[in-house]
Amino acid sequence: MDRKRASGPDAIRAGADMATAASSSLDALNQWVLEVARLAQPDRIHWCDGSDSEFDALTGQMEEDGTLLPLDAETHPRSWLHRSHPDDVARVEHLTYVCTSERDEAGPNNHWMTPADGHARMDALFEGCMRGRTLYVIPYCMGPIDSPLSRCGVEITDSPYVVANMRIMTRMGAAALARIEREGTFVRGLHSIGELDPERRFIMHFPEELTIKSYGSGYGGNALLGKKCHALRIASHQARTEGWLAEHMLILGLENPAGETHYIAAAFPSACGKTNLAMLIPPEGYRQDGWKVWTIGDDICWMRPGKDGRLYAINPEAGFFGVAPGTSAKSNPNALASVQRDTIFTNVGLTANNQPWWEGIDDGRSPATDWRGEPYDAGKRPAAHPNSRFTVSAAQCPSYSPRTEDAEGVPISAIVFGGRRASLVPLVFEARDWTHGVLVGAAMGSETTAAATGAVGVMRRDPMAMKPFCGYNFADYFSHWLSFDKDGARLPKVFHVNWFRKGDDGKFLWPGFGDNLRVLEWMIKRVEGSADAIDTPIGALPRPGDINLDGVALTDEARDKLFGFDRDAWREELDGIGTYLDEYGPRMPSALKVEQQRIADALSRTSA
Ligand code: OXD
Ligand code: MN
Repeated sequence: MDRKRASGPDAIRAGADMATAASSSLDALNQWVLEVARLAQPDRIHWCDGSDSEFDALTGQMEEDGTLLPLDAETHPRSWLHRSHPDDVARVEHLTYVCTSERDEAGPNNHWMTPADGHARMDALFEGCMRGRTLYVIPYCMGPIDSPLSRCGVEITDSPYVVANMRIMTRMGAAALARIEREGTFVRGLHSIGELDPERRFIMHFPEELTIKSYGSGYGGNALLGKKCHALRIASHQARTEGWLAEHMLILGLENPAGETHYIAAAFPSACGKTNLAMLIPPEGYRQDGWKVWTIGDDICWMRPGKDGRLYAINPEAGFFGVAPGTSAKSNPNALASVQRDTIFTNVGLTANNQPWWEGIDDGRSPATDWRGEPYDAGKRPAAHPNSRFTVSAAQCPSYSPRTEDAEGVPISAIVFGGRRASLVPLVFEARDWTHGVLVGAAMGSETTAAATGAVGVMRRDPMAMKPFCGYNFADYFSHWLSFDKDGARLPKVFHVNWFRKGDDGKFLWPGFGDNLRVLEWMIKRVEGSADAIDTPIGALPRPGDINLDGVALTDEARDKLFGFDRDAWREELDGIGTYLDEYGPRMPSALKVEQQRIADALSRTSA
């Protein structure tokens, strides 16, 4: 059954023929492709099989029409630069909607429209939008193809750049289609770059119908629908109804000198170092002793309780869509090694030799051309856009863990929450139990970054780093988190970290990067019961002596701020958290309010 290369009307006839013979799930898929084709009127329909030859043909075609610029073939074989439209360089939270029958289902944390209004608005945009273009049908699987935790989707798009990225980021093609046929269910994602006009751009989610419609943007998080739209917004809704968690978290394995590996899942907002932490290289002394970090995922984690009561996690993605600026041989040698071949770069600068370049790469080379294709002029703009990216297969990472392919996932020992907090929040603390841990996640705050349009550096509440990604009411989401604490559960310990605390001079107090391993070591020792801490109202804090600081020079100010807490400032923070929880009204679970009050009361007492 050759579904490829069919032209518009032919493809519709071929689709109709196929539909008679196909199983009911493929029937539904064909039906949907035909409906979209009638609406969007593409010249051609191409069913993606995910093969190498298909990828070669697509990248060849994009080289010809200038969508992709080949990089220096000696230093960066089979790698390209894509320059996006200058108005289309980040996620657009103000244009991202969750369309549910009841407004309260989407919650105050989402922009909302009724499904009928959402469809009407989107279908008007899609009408005739693929004339002269090819409609690509991308069957994909989020997660290992044979894992019970994985879920499938199909994205329809008119962007070959999206197809090429989805091939790297997901398990795409024939095997996914076979699973869809077997399972009979899939998430529908409809995407068109439209006119790339910010005035005609929307990203809409219909969780009750497992459907996404995205128009007018070719940027990653808006256009690679398997990523934020499916694996977080729609999956969080699926997870709620099916009893699991879809989270904005990296997953790493921490191997100790005895050869035992603990798995850690960590939530940080976009562009706050998830990729760096997931690929961490331990400090020299640790490496000599046999410590090693294994990378499972850098952005998304799906977790569910196993038979033994522990939470088991998979990375639903197959690649990294990482932030380029700041990636260097010092900050993330594994990421740098990963992107030396078979990589698509988006909006980075170029050297005179056609090699990719970004601010902070620190390798002695210099840029000749900026991300807009103009001669580099430091006074005008940075060479690389602050949200420029690399798309690369996870398997190219030197620290890639073979356990990434485990159908059952990996058991999680610790969950970490963290934000960018210049003040108040110490280096690390441990929640006293699951309910406190859920509050710590719910109260997370962070300064905004360039990953989304809008002001950078503004402190906002970003619960569990899911503010832009939770597909339903945060109050219900917190209740869902709390529901995992039941008989027989052996839940991970929960921690909060802050790598971004600053001193009075405005400089970071903690060296970060590889040295973050010292903090991970303390966490794992807490899990095993072999490290000490002091109990305080905000949680259990290590004393400087509880964490191995050999070789780290900290000033007195750094020790005080990283390992202490300011009772008055925290009292204010708890008030702020209380006000924030109240924004959700009566749907907010009372257990979290009680927990907030317990900590506020403890802070008001004179001694810890
Ligand atoms: C991302 C993001 O691309 O969070 O991962 O914006
Ligand atoms: Mn992310």
